[in-house]
Amino acid sequence: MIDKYTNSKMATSSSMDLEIDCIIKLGGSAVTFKEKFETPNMEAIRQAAILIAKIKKKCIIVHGAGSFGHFQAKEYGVAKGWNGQADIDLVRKGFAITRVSVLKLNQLIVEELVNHGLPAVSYSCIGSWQTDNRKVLKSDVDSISSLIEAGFIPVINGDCMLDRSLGCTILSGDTIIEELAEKLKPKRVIFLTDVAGIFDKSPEEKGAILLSRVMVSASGELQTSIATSTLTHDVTGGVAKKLQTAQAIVTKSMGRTPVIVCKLDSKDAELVCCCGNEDYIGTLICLSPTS
Ligand code: ATP
Ligand code: IP8
Repeated sequence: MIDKYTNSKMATSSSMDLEIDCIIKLGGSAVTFKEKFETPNMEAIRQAAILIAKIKKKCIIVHGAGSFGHFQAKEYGVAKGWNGQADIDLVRKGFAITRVSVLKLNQLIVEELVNHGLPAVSYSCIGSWQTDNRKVLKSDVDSISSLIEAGFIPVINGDCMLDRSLGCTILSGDTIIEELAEKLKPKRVIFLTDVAGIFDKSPEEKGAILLSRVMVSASGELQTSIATSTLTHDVTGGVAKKLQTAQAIVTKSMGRTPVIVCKLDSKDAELVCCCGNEDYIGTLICLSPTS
């Protein structure tokens, strides 16, 4: 059977044979004004929908929380978990409030994609994934694969999670992508943010240089020194966490899944997402050729 949306034969086999072209993270820094409480960047969300509508291959969209979720998670200590906390009820309340917030953003994103004619459906990890000390213990990639096989575009949010050791925690969209990349082996992973890529130091610092390539050794070490800064209310580690995720994806796939970081609102995002073009402004994180 031919799929009207992708123009390809509908997949009927296992997750591994799905041939996912790309997993895209819509960074919270790009789709929200991250420092302004619960403020979406509707123009950026619209740009994202236009971009995704041009991708005629199978893809998965993951989004971060930005100004939805991080503030509440920070205030109630949700990422630290309730185990060992004096007031478990308070953390539980924070967990619920954080979810309400991040799902508001998820709804805005999914709605915009659907308004652009895309078969986008919301998927949350909360019910079927579990972590242990913030590491993924159990995931449910098969449900996501089934949605893709049925012709949908899953839109997955960074989430609140039950954690075996901590009681609960925050599962970053970046960690969700690491798990999906390992199981589904996409051709590439793309992080779309509010800046042009990875810089040698915070892009807000004078003289910061955009790194077009960052190499990872086979044993998983970054071969470039990169200084980063993180907003105080970011509970999942900011761009340093993104670099760790990229390192893990590149190493675990033995270089077969490269990671690209570029600006959402740019022509470069289109080149990378739609064509896998190499002539873009951004950062390619890949396996060192000497590995
Ligand atoms: P979220 O986790 O909310 O989804 P995100 O995935 O968009 O957010 P962030 O964790 O906010 O990403 O990281 C992107 C931010 O990191 C940018 O806004 C940038 O200013 C900042 N940053 C700090 N240091 C660097 C660096 N060396 N290179 C690139 N960006 C950096
Ligand atoms: O912004 C965080 O996901 P991230 C999710 O991708 C919540 O790190 C709920 C704060």
